[in-house]
Amino acid sequence: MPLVSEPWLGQMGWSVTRVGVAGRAEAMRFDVITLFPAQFAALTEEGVVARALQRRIARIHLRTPRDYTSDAHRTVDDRPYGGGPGMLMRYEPLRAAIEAAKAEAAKDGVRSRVAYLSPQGQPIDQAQIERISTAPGWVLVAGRYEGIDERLIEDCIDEEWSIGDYVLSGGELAAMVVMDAVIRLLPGALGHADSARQDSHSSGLLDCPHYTRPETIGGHSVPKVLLSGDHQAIERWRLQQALGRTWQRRPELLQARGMSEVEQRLLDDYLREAARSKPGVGSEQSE
Ligand code: 9WO
Repeated sequence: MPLVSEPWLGQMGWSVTRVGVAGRAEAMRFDVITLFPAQFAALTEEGVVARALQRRIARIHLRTPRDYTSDAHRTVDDRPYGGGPGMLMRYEPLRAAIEAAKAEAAKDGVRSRVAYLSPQGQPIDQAQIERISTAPGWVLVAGRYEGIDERLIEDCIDEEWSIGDYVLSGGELAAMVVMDAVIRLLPGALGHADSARQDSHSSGLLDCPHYTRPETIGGHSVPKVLLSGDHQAIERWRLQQALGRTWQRRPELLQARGMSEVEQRLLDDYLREAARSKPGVGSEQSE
């Protein structure tokens, strides 16, 4: 059974469908409204998300507002009132597509909320990703052109999300970013049980440095502690590196998170060592 059905072959648009259960009552469900369903192959064809779909841990349904137009040209865009360059997405096909997605999710017992991806949205950090991952399903609206009619936001959109302070050419990549970050958290999506919990950011810290073979590359050796076999010392070193790098690169994250006394001492030692070995380098915070 193909994971992706071609939009022009189905009546209701695209469907990338995995049905079933894996550690939760139902597979988590995403319904995406997009003019460019083919872009989602980046997510559905290979990698962690593709495997999670195959394992029926999550499902992604794609549908295009073009299938909900009533004119011969299947028009999805229109000119903005007040003039100016560019076009907006028409209210009616978008609303019809959103409602069809919600109705289909409801038939599967999933009450989905609707999120619009836009630079005006609430910032999505790892804590938000974790919250999003606890809902049974979401309808994600990926806009194009200069955006959507404001009344659609008032009438149909429950949440507006931003993945960062930059403008893309459409909401599709942002929707993929959110789905990727969410789906890899779902139980069974990653091979090893604990790897999502150990992620950078789930701890509120940046990740520590990593090393693999060979032991020496161009005079750079692997930190000795990692070869010691002393697991407690290794864990302490990794936490210390994470604290040090977070202090240097993203002090506002450390500020928001706070530190235990043990962590404060590990950071102090890290900064003392950094000042000793590379005076004027690395011991300064950025900015
Ligand atoms: C395009 C444009 C062109 C000329 C003048 C002003 C303009 N504004 C935009 C614009 O914001 N287009 C958006 C494209 C409309 C909504 C979907 N698009 C989008 C979503 N771009 N960037 C995002 C996005 C989503 C989530 N997080 C970060 C960015």
